Amino acid sequence: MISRIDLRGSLPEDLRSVLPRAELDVEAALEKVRPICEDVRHRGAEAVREYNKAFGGVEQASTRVPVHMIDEALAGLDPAVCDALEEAIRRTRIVHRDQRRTDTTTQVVPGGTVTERWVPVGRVGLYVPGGRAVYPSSVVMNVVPAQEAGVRSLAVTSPGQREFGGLPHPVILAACALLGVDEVYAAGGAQAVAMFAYGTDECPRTDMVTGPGNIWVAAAKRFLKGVIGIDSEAGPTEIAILADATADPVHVAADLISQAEHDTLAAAVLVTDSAELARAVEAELAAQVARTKHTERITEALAGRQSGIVLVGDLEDGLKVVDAYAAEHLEIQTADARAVAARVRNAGAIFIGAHAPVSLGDYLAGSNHVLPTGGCACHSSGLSVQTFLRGIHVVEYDEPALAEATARVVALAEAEDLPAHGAALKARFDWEIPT
Ligand code: HSO
Ligand code: ZN
Repeated sequence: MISRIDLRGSLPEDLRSVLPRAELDVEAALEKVRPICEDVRHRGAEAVREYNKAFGGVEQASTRVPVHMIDEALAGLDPAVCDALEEAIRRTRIVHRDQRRTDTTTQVVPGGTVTERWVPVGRVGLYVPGGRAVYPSSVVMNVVPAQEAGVRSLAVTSPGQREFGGLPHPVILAACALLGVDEVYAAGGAQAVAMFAYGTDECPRTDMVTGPGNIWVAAAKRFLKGVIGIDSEAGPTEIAILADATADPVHVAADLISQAEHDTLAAAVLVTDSAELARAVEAELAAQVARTKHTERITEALAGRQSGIVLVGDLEDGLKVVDAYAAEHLEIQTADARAVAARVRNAGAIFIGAHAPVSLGDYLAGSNHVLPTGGCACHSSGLSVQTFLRGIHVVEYDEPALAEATARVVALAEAEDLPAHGAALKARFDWEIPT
């Protein structure tokens, strides 16, 4: 059911083009998203509620979730889930706390300094998917880095569900309560992103929106980028595993299936130099997929053109393949996995060895699970404290330091035919270039 790509022998020049990956046509979705965003811009919450009704079938008096409903959701939370969420929050928080940055001041010349001051974004909107994908863990992964960055105003939105009276799933509300977030909206899709970007009579505008979503959310982020800050346009989940003959096919198959479980478009890619492992994993996939709950969805994901087993001549070539693929999640299941992992350049997150499956990272490793997909790991990182910070350069020069710089500023300004730039310095020295 999973296809094979045989790259033993030599690797093609344009490696990316032969690797399995689905095209996500965000551009096509843009056409549909544009009028929705414009409508929310002009009609505010009324339009958001209308689209929630049209696309989600929910009737709502307000998009804002009453605070007592958030508290009630926590009171009704299963104790085992509550315990797991609390521990996930604790581990995620300690990792992200260590990402906090301190201001640095550089003395450039005597009397001249540049300070880099890290300032959190003022107000952030966090998108949490709903519907088939109900991910309270994503609430943790979005909220914790924003809080640790020092974001003062935080709003969460998640699609309202018909079976919960138009409110987001109660476990999502409970996760918000555990994190101390009391500003929650029941809105999803493009209209929720537009709500954050333009603001409505029920939700003040935000400076930034983060969090994964479906293609409509991705398209709305692309359309509204500039009006609002965004993280990345998260696409379907991907797992790549670089494995050699020492890997356990039972684990490899289980891990591929774990991410294929998300979506029929999810990608599961095994890169191996062992034909024997490839065969064993194929057999394991068949056995395990039949036993799992979401057999149909997983079968479609594994059979899709975005998934496959890539056979390579050796691990050197395997490293080239995984770098070209730039997976959202990359597991290394080889002898001396740590040394192999150290050589990887492109991945959203790397999981080393037999005891660090991606599912651990999805929930409880302490790492973030909002990661770059679709090959974006070659230029972007996952969500972190840094996502919510801006580095502001603060420049301070005294008079002698400015005098010393003037001749060079004037020379560069003249070279760019911008003499007024130089004049701004000369004016401070009675139009004489100080020597
Ligand atoms: N693997 C997903 C995150 C997730 N998994 C949430 C389970 N729940 C994207 O990294
Ligand atoms: Zn997952």
